[in-house]
Amino acid sequence: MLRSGIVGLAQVGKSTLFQILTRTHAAGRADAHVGVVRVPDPRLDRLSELFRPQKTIHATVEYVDTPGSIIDLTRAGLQSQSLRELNALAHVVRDFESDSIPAMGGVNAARDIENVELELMLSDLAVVEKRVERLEKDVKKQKNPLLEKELQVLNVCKASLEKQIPLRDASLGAEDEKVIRGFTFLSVKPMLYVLNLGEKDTARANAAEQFAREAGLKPRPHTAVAAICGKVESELAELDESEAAEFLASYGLRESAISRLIRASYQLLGLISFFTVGEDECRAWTVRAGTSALEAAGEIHTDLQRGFIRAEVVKFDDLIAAGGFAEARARAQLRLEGKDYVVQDGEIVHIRHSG
Ligand SMILES: Nc1nc2c(ncn2[C@@H]2O[C@H](COP(=O)(O)OP(=O)(O)OP(=O)(O)O)[C@@H](O)[C@H]2O)c(=O)[nH]1
Ligand SMILES: [Mg+2]
Repeated sequence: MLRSGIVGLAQVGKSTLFQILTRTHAAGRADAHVGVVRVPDPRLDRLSELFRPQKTIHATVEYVDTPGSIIDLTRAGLQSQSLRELNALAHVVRDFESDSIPAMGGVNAARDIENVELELMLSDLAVVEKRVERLEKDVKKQKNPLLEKELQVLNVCKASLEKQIPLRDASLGAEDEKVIRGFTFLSVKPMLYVLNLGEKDTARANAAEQFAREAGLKPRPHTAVAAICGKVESELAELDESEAAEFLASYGLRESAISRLIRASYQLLGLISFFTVGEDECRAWTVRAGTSALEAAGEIHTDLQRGFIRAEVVKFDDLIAAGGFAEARARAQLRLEGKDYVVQDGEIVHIRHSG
């Protein structure tokens, strides 16, 4: 299961966000810190309307609430281990005024982002320096191409960190990433910045866009920005559907920002969805971009992988426009693909198999 950590400075709205996620999008039991959350997907909703299955199963992501300030966590040995196991971070950044919750030096989202980023990088740098020191001794003693490669990659990381460039930004190649995977660095993790806006800012639908541009976060790799208003969203989470629509409209909003946030953190993990459909079940499956048809079959069931003959594939838009498989086939939009075919986001896949 893919885990995204909700991190940030103290009292910025992390637990509020966690509760909203696990209350309104829950897809399983949540304990105090970990919750499985459904990834909203309008395409899956549309497929379910078409096929009217008994069950609709969404993709899921796990969220972990972390207590207090991430700066304290990275400095405390044990907790930092659980940070290292996360696949991505959602950094909640306070951008709301409140007299009851003091903000040292005033509310300043860009400053907070910088401070947290710096802390993640310092933590990584300490790990890198220690290992580099060790490796330099070892490569002098014996010739070992693997260790030399590791040393070379770590020196690239070191240079990047010393220039205060997080590793997710360091444009390491796939090979280099493999070499450093075991270190579970913090600044290499995909990062979703979540601006927690004040109530009066809810109508600023483009707040995330604008902030990302101003703070220079926009074109960065493995980085995304979302804006929510924790206070409004947590009131929203208490309402039924029609009340919620009315409530959103009263703030000049159409869709809960939370759906967008979940989708953004899913995409950030480098994941795509393909779908299987039928009368019993319509389901979104989660795979990494670049997954082959054979691997996709294995995701569904090992039997399908073992007996794999062909994958029948149709694009989402084509299937919807055709209104069903028969018509899509008549229009020649149903393709037969072999085991090496790379499955694309949003495709409906049917595995033909033997046995
Ligand atoms: N005005 C306002 N208050 C908020 C908002 N989001 C959270 N709060 C308040 O901020 C306080 C802290 O919220 P939490 O969600 O507990 O924050 P946290 O980051 O989990 O706090 P720690 O885990 O103690 O670091 C609570 O009193 C919330 O009601 C918001 O969008 N607007
Ligand atoms: Mg908390």
